[in-house]
Amino acid sequence: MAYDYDDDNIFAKILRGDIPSEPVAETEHTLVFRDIRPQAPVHLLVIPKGKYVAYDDFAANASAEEIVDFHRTFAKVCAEAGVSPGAGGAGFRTIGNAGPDAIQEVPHFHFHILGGRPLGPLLAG
Ligand code: DGP
Repeated sequence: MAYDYDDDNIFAKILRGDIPSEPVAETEHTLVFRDIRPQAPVHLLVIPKGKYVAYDDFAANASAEEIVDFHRTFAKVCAEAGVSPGAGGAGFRTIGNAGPDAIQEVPHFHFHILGGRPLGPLLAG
């Protein structure tokens, strides 16, 4: 894996407390907060506290404890936000952008959780 992590990215600053966020969940290894430019009534960002650039970096290099914590927290906030079909919600979409073709804006791994309205087809263009 050949990723370089930029310590000055905006989510690193949020994790350091240098800039504020609207957290909805926090564990030892994971933070969940609201996206600053919501694209749906529910738009959460789930990030590991460790320095991983994209999902493949996280999946290849994070510890088992970090990986389990991240995914369990993901499931918990989907249920709490009311979007999990397994908990009576109408559904959600997960997006994990990586690199320029996906127009990844913030180079700290994050999953978007979008829901609360019909989300349309998978890709716009
Ligand atoms: P991506 O393109 O997948 O890297 O999306 C990055 C998302 O991060 C984008 O939807 C907007 C959001 N974002 C950018 N800066 C901030 C910030 O300072 N605070 C919060 N809460 N979200 C941010």
